[in-house]
Amino acid sequence: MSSTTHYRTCPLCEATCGLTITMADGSITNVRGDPDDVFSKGFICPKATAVKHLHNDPDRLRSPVLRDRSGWREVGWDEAFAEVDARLGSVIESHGRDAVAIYIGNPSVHSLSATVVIPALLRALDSKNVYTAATVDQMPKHVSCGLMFGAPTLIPVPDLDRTDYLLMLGANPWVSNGSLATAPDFRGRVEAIRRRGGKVVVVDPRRTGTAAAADEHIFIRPGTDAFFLMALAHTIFDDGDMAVGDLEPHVDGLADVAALVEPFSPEAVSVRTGVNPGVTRRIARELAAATSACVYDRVGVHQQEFGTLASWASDMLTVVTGNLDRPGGKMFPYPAHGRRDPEEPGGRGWRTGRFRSRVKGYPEVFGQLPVATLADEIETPGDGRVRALVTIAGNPVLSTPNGRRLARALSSLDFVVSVDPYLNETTSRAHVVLPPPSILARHHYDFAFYGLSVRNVANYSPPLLDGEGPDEWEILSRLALAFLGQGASGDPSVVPQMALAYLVQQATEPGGSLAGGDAADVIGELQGRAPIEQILDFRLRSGPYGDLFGRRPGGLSLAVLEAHPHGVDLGPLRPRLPQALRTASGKVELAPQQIVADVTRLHRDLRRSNDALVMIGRRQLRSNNSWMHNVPEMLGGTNRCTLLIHPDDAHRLGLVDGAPARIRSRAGIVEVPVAVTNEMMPGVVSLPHGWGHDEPGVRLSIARSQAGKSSNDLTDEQVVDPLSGNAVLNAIPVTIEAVAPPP
Ligand SMILES: Nc1nc2c(c(=O)[nH]1)N[C@H]1C(S)=C(S)[C@@H](COP(=O)(O)OP(=O)(O)OC[C@H]3O[C@@H](n4cnc5c(=O)[nH]c(N)nc54)[C@H](O)[C@@H]3O)O[C@H]1N2
Ligand SMILES: Nc1nc2c(c(=O)[nH]1)N[C@H]1C(S)=C(S)[C@@H](COP(=O)(O)OP(=O)(O)OC[C@H]3O[C@@H](n4cnc5c(=O)[nH]c(N)nc54)[C@H](O)[C@@H]3O)O[C@H]1N2
Ligand code: SF4
Ligand SMILES: [Mo]
Repeated sequence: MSSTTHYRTCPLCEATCGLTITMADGSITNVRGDPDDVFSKGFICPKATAVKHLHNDPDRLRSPVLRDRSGWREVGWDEAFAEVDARLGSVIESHGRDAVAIYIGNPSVHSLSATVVIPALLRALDSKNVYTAATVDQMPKHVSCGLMFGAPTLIPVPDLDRTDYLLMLGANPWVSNGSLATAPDFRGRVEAIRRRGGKVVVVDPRRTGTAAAADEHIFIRPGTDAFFLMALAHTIFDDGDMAVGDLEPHVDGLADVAALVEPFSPEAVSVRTGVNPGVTRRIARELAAATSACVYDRVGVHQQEFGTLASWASDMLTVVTGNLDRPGGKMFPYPAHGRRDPEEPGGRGWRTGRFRSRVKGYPEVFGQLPVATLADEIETPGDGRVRALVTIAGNPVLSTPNGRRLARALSSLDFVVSVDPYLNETTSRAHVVLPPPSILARHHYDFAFYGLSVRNVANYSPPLLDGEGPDEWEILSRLALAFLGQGASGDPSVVPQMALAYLVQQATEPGGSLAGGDAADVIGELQGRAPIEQILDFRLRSGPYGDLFGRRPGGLSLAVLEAHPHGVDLGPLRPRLPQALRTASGKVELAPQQIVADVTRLHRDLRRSNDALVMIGRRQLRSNNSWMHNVPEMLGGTNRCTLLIHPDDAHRLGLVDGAPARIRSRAGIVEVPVAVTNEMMPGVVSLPHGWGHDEPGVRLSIARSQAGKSSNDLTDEQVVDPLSGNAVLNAIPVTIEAVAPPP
């Protein structure tokens, strides 16, 4: 038996760890951390070994399946696409393009194929009804950064390796391994802050592993982080500690911010936040005094009614303490595949609301509508009603608010097609499912996460196996051809070819990185590779470190990455302002008009009485949203679908550890066992999301054995953060009662 060793970036979360995979006779024999990986240096988490199971999982679809009256049957690719073509075509013909909705889920961001082809796919679909997992996740960050810096993808990340002070809100990297801050061994990097004499403070309604390991943990009432952050800024202005530093000439709106934060004193907000005003003042002074500091806000803070304000306030604090764009503060990554910064800052700026959703009138954000309103668009009669749905790498029945209602709505559609390797709670309601090949049969390069990385690195993984079927880019390209009415049987490579031609044209125009170059010559130089490799190669070569097609010998290209299977380290983050700014003014807009207007809503909310009992979510170490519970190693232990509750609340409600409780919200009812623990803040309960696998039709045999219940049967689709359309998944008002034991 001949054994081979391969190096690959793990695609299962944002940390981009290097894996060493050994194979013999086409089977995986071992998966471990790659000690030579330039970024992760051997670190992996328990999920990494799931790569092996995911590859071998008998429930994973290997060929398309089609559902008719007699149930599911396997079909060939041509038959599957003929069905898609005919049925989507008929919906578009009878009801127009807006009648086809698309939902794109989280793993698409980890798929090179999907990131490369999806923009073209969306142009081909040309429907208003575009939904993604971003509106149950980080959309508030895109909005606040779009407004402040001029581009929704210009997101500053904490410079973890150099900071002296880390204030973390709504993040639990001990479990999640970090998000909107790509940092393999996030935990080790945070522990190093303390070792070098810095301080780590965690703000969370639950004493998580991350909170327990910090210098200080502050309990906060869920959904009130914007108040707390405003009070920190209030204190900094009040004390006269505001100090923007060298960036000051490039910042607009400081005086407006001083006025905005005025009403939010630590005392004024303390009833809502539950944070002692003395603690708030002390943290503000520590932030102001720290040699360098980062305010890092993540998903717990974004999935709230004031998500965008909280996201903005966090970056605003970074600016007013002089910590934006400098080592140890929050900085903008400069990825190898990105565009080079121009000489001068400024651009067209960024806005939302170019169109509105039909039923609720929500503004478009980043080309999307809030997934919380997808069921409205399916159920509400009238022109433009959604009649068909395409899902790609998503499971909105378990991952979006009031998933129960969405499930019912899906069953009423004329046609649903899913690109997904499993028949889960969403895809089992489809008519056709098109499975992508195994993770190991794909090209991998993290377009999304190297743009959010705490160090500039680049790493490419070639496929280890021959495809089990078409690659994911081919599947998505054939869908694009179906959307265009060109017949899904056409040559899929025309789609990436068009995308490449567009990129090359932009780069060869005046001001582009290859200005004056000949587009045909450039495309000619890229030949001989798979279409998505050509796009990656082009972006690397024309990017900030690229060889510029001979103009900068020794620069990066795909060939260079291929020669470095452990990755290429491009160094620590470096300042990029003001050149990177894309606002119309060419400055950091600290007080954008939409934010200013929304602060009025926040101010009004100061008087709201605190709901008696509220629910938050919980991520689990050996889990990945809804889709890895079919891996045996992921089940059991602490990965259980239980409701965490403080002993005082349990006592008051007559709940006993381990016994079932009935939880009710406006949206629904769920019964799960209770786990009594003083890691919860009194008045707050926690239920993990992504469970609820016991529905008929779901083909996840292992997940079904420990199905759990879906927390999104309780979350409410009627409330969103108005600026971003993001769902509110934390601070859900609930009532809880003991379930009487059976007689
Ligand atoms: N209550 C509550 N709800 C939440 C959250 C929360 O904190 N609380 N978190 C939210 C967040 S942050 C997110 S990102 C969403 C996630 O929401 P979704 O993206 O809708 O759901 P996932 O559970 O990630 O499901 C991913 C799907 O992709 C499939 N898949 C896996 N790999 C691939 C691939 O390579 N290609 C394709 N085509 N398919 C693939 C899986 O089989 C699965 O069906 O959940 C959100 N929902
Ligand atoms: N093992 C594992 N890793 C994952 C995932 C997974 O499911 N499992 N999911 C991946 C995905 S899609 C994402 S987006 C990232 C997310 O990564 P993180 O942003 O680190 O998310 P969580 O681990 O959910 O941590 C959110 C924290 O916010 C707290 N919280 C809830 N409500 C509030 C609030 O109102 N205010 C404050 N201050 N805190 C609050 C919760 O108690 C929790 O500790 O993780 C990714 N990594
Ligand atoms: S931390 Fe994320 S990238 Fe690293 S091994 Fe675990 S799942 Fe993979
Ligand atoms: Mo996410």
